[in-house]
Amino acid sequence: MKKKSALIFGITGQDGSYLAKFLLRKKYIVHGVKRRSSSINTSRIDDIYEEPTKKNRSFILHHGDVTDSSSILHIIEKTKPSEIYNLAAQSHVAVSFEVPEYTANSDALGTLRILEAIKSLKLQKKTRFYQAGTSEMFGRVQEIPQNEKTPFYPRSPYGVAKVYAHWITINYREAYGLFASNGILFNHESPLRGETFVTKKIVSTLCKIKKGEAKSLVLGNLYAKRDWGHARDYVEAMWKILQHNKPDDFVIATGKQYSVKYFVNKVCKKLSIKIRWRGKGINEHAIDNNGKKIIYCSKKYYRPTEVETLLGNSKKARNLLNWKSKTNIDKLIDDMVDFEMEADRK
Ligand code: NAP
Ligand code: F7E
Repeated sequence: MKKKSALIFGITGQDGSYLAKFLLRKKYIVHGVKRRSSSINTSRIDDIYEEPTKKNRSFILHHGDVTDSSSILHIIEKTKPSEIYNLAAQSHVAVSFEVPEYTANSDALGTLRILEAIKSLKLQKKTRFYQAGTSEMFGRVQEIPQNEKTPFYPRSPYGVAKVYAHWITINYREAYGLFASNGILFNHESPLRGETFVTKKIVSTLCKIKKGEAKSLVLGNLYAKRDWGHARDYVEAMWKILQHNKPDDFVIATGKQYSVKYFVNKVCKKLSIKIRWRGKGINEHAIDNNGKKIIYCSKKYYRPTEVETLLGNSKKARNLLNWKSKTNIDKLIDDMVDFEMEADRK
């Protein structure tokens, strides 16, 4: 039987890496699109890299960029995959306030460019499309918890760009019959999470403090609440969304939410770092056993408009896809902390 093939935009990112490995285990031929960069940016996928000279490769990288229609068209034409996963994005919410136009170009128009390529290459019948939507589209939440019917109210250029991507995916499904589905994924983390997202920043800095390699952790809003899952579980949901008998949109979440401060406390406990919280608002800080201020807040990490609370209801995914999150917050933290401490030992 001919092997299934998948094309992943955003292969070098956290989810790209987990998804590629998941699909390779399922015996797919996996194509990945990476941007050219001046220094090597493939650390998350180095363990599955195959030399271009190798015959019958299962993992093949292509240079491309979702802001460049010609590369998208060329790669899709060459690979004609059974499934396309669009994970490529300027994915940092705070950064999107600094580069709003670029964020719109990659996150909103990037999606349109891929859909348009599928359509113009007449691959509607062959190729299924997954769009990496986000709970950031709910932003200033209109109901709690959020499900597929909850109205969007994005609070950042990132969230707004993703709302465009969501609706253009639905439009191409309805107008041209594409098998095009949206995952609306709540925050998902892992040892491979980018260093500047809050969970990874907390884990890596507190591990450094534990080892005497850093003095303090500086954060923004300690009271933002997130529904945090594990990326490993969430890439399985992406795949299940494309195996469903019809294209549709699904919320993917754990159904539990915790504050940034709760996450800090949990990581401190895991690392046996004893802290006591003092002060209020921007002056809130934590001291260690010796009375040293090891955690404090800075305005630098606050956003012009914040998403205060996110909590997902993924009942539809549970009922139709038989998907549910397998990793609770304790297991997620164990995985992230163990990796950080182990990486250092190695
Ligand atoms: P990530 O680690 O930031 O990875 C983003 C990927 O997109 C990287 O491979 C990046 O390449 C690539 N990329 C960025 N701009 C590009 C461009 N112009 N052309 C081609 N590739 C480009 O993000 P992630 O956490 O894996 O998330 C994957 C997707 O899910 C993103 O679309 C994100 O917005 C969305 N999402 C994430 C979460 C979450 O909690 N993780 C939740 C909901 C939705 P470089 O390595 O070269 O930068
Ligand atoms: O922030 C607060 C911050 O940057 C979480 C992306 O993957 O998930 C991610 O977006 C919360 C926010 O993730 C710091 O204000 C406090 O309320 O880890 P984050 P995010 O903004 O939720 C969604 C679903 C995506 O789609 C995105 O692509 O933590 N916070 N102090 C901080 N955040 C950061 N980054 N750094 C701090 O020092």
